[in-house]
Amino acid sequence: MLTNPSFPDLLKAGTPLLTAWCGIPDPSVPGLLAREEFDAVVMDMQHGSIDFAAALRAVPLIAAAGKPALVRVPVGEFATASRFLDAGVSGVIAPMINTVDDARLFASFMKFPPVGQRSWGAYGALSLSGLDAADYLRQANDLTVSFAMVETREALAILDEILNVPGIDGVFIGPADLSIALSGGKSVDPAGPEVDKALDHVLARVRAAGKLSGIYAPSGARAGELARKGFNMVSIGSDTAMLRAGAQASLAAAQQG
Ligand code: 3PY
Ligand code: MG
Repeated sequence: MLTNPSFPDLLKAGTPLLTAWCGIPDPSVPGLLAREEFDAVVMDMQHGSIDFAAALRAVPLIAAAGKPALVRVPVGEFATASRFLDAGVSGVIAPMINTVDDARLFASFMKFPPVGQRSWGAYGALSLSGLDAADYLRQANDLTVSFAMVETREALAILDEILNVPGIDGVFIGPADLSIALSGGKSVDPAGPEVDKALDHVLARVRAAGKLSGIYAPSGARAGELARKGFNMVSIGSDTAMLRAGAQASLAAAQQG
């Protein structure tokens, strides 16, 4: 196992997992946030400025805190997903999965045969899991989670088909892009009523498929609402936002004193 209990077992345990969401380009940030009470840490390579080398160096730091590490790869970079699994992440989030072929391709890089075509070379994962090669090969497909992002009208329309792709463990909602799509490009309103209605539909379909659900929350308060709605994992964005909020609160306190 990369963590004990494994990340999929933690997700299925019933209590929604709250994760940090990191984009600052330094491995110490996810390493330090892993020491707070987050259940896992996500590094965002789609919109964050963290690069491959920094995110890779953060994986053992997060593991040293006993927490699962996840990465969101840039759009279409499924080979990068495999490289992070090799390094020992417990999950990968792939943005803009808008066709069944996108989902199949993503799954093929996430899972070893017979489910997919992940290539062998899991050296960091062997070290972090403590498993030998044979045990890792046998267990890896069930130890790691592939989240396909649903954040467009196209993806919503084929949600059941995406959920049915072997090797796709769940969907992860991008509420900002979804709000832009649902408003026809007129507004970005990730907590608005149109998004909320779509979320209820997504959660019902995910439960019917027996798969997992995750979502991004732009604030802690919204993360609480989404956890109560029943998502298995809610990511609280972001490290930069927390830094700004902390800085502003400290300055305000000092100025009042
Ligand atoms: C979205 O809200 O669209 C996301 O992808 C979260 O970063
Ligand atoms: Mg998005």
